[in-house]
Amino acid sequence: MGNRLQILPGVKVAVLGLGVSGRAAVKYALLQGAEVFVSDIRSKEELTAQEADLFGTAGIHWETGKHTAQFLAQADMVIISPGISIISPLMDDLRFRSIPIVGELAFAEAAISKPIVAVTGTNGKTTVTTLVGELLKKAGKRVFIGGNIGISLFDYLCDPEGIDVIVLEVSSFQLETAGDFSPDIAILLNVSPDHLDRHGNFRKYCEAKMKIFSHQRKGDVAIINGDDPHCRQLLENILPDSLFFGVDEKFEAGISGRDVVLYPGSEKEIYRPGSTSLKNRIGLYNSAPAIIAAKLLGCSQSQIQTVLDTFSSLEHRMEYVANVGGVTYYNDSKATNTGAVAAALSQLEEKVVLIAGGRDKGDDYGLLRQSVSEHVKTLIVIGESADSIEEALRGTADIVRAESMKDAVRKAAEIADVGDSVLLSPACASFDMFTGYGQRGKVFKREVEALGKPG
Ligand code: UMA
Repeated sequence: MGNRLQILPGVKVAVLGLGVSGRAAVKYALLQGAEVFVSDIRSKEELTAQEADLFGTAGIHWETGKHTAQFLAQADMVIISPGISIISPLMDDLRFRSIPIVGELAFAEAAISKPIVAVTGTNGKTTVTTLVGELLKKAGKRVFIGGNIGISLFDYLCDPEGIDVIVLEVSSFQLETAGDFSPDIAILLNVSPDHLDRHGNFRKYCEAKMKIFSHQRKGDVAIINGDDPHCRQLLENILPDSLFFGVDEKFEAGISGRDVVLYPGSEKEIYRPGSTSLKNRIGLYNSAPAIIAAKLLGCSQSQIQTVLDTFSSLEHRMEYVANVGGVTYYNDSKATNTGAVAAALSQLEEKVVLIAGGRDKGDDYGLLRQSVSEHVKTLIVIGESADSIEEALRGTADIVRAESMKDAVRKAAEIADVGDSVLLSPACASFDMFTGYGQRGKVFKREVEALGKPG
């Protein structure tokens, strides 16, 4: 208990990177009475303009435009932003000086006594996190939903009153610096190659993902996709209280046709998602772990079924945009890895014009050869990775280049026939052309809406 990471009055805390997570860390550290040091790569001018509320705050020491061990080593701990790698000479220097390098999840164990549900996996995290949150709210619980979904856990720690359950989306980046984070319920949805540019290789990415289970204790629950070959391979060290979902009848939540079937006792419980975003195959794999978690936390069968019927799809995740001239447009801008693109294509029965490309993250686009040959009639490539994608997928579909999102959408509209779909599912990060996947998706939707209009 005594060794658990806490921010106590007078402790010196360095915050490395002042993004969503870093800003909330600063606020929490100040609230706890810590002395705060902030180091951000942006210039003094940028920080003055963009972080005016914090930049003027008394008692914060600043380092701008660079990160140095000299500045950071004044602190007792460094809270690192998830977007900054823990592998660098700077980090080695800090470790050599025995300064803990931690992220927001590392503070949960000492500060939180409420149940925590944590959701990880390569794809589907945001949907399942949101769904678990909605299910618990339906059962009357007051829920904090945060983590990689875009709201820092530090925001909860700043104002924890009136919350019954915490539901967190956790990324491989956050798990690398999670310390003794020990969720009561940990969900692993699936694992396929992603963020290899950051982790170095697939094995290291998997190791980061598995940290979600590494501090769980007896009585805590692990919920795991039993059909995912990588999840199965990684299972050796999982604690005994593991629950599985998938097609096997022996699993705790069986996926059978259009249903999720639970066997809580001698009677089986059948759930059939009615909402458009959950009733396809991927939706069933997202529903099953959420149902198990909801049941464990006291939701009734009828409460769960109501949410499964009304849950609406999230922006930028297989989001229906419009039907223009008999062609359906889907925005799947959040699909930044090949696994997500394959999952998106598997949901569409019609022929697809696929728009893909952006900033490369080290993914092997060749993994998409089979799904592209099966589903895609024309592939439109954009962004920095256009050459690599074209090379990896040559021969699977017609391949066309586009210079911008506007160009891509206009070309797609010309190529698609009545009954086809146009899908933006990039398999890449967005930062070569956009500020993030959100902006990329919004630009796509704007260009779809502009189809048929002059210009
Ligand atoms: N910065 C530096 N030095 C650097 C790099 C960046 O100082 O070398 C600074 C930037 O100037 C900026 C800040 O660090 O001020 C950005 O930090 P960040 O990239 O960690 O981003 P945050 O805004 O703190 O958001 C992070 C997560 N970002 C990443 O993991 C890249 C968010 O996930 C998360 O929602 C948020 O914390 C709250 O927990 C985003 C994401 O893309 C959505 N996640 C990846 C994904 O889903 O694939 C893992």
